[in-house]
Amino acid sequence: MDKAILVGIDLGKYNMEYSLEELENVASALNIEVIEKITQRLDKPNIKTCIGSGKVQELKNIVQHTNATMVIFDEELTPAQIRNLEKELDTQIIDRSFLILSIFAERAKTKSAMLEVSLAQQKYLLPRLVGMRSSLSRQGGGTYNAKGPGETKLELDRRVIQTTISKTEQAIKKLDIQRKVERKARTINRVPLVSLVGYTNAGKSATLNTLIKHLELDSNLVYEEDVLFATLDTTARRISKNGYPDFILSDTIGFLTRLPHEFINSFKSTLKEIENSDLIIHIVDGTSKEKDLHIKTTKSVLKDLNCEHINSLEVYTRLDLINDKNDLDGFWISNKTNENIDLLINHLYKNIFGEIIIVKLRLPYNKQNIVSELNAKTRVLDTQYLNDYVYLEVKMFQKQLETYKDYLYSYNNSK
Ligand SMILES: Nc1nc2c(ncn2[C@@H]2O[C@H](COP(=O)(O)OP(=O)(O)OP(=O)(O)O)[C@@H](O)[C@H]2O)c(=O)[nH]1
Ligand SMILES: [Mg+2]
Repeated sequence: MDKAILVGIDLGKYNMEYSLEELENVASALNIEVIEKITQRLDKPNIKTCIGSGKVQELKNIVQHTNATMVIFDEELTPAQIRNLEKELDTQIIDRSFLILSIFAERAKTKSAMLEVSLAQQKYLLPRLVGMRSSLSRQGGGTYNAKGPGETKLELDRRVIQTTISKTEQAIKKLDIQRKVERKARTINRVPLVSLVGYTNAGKSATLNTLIKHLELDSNLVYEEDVLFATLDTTARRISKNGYPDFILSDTIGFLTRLPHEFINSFKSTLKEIENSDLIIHIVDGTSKEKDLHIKTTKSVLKDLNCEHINSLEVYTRLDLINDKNDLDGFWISNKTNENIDLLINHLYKNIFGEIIIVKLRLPYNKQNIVSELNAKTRVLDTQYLNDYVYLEVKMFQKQLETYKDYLYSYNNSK
């Protein structure tokens, strides 16, 4: 197991304590044990070594007197800083971005996630080749970051990486086109898209699974786990409930504060789905002491993805773990006890499809297919076969009427 010393730099720009805590979580998810943390308050990072020379000596002392195998900086380091620090400390130097990208490399399972992680890693590595050459070539086989596109890392030739980058980009583009076709098919069928977004480990996948189970849908459950970045891809499920219109519910990657630029850029095609959402469900771990920061982080990533304007619903999970439920603000659910899940489902339909209305429709007999559809997707209160027409009294959502407006006979506003 690798043992690491974390270095936090307080530039007064973000909550350093919490940033370090996140970094430690990412490290432990990669099986790296954090044995020591040191911090320094700085106005700006030192050009040569990020931290000041006194701190470098302090760090050197710790490295020499512990069994640390690496030092992880909670800031993005320049190639020169990596080189200088390595020389000074004679150990492996890693920064926040590299660590985050490593966990993505380890978690990626699907083709598109693997391509996107690999692209992010290559883009990160390219400008750092000089600095990281010694560190990477020194690594033995067992080191965690030898995973993923590790073989290319060792080739470490700028041109090789550049060629790989353009190949990866092409492959991603191809998948992107495929996705666009699927998306277009959905637009034609007008099935609304709802996206689950939020901080990593908030309970997005669990919420999707709860809905699949609660509505007894014939779909596979998605992977949920109490680890960081359990989900690295977009998985969509069609939510089809008897008497209600269908919608697509899509689960995606979780966010972290200060995500590396390479990440956002490379994951754009996976995250692009969110841009087409009719509704965003922003899932928040209600028990986290940092939930405000998580909400802020998610909102800022959504802004980067041009999704600010999309209607969004904040949902707090883990209601089952709250003792005093009286003073809770916001909308809470439990994926363990299913508390408020029916309410969530109603909320979703109302947000996507509008208010419930009761209308009378008149259809010619040759439109039996639409009569069957109405029976499946709305709640038919009364059916009468008279003369040349079928008259149906139907309870449906406002937006569904769009599909059946040609058959509208009368409008009844009372519910
Ligand atoms: N007690 C309790 N646990 C929950 C609840 N919701 C989710 N969890 C658990 O929290 C852990 C994380 O849930 P996930 O659904 O995997 O979280 P996620 O948001 O998909 O996380 P990433 O995919 O890593 O971004 C899992 O172990 C869930 O079973 C809840 O309402 N109550
Ligand atoms: Mg998940």
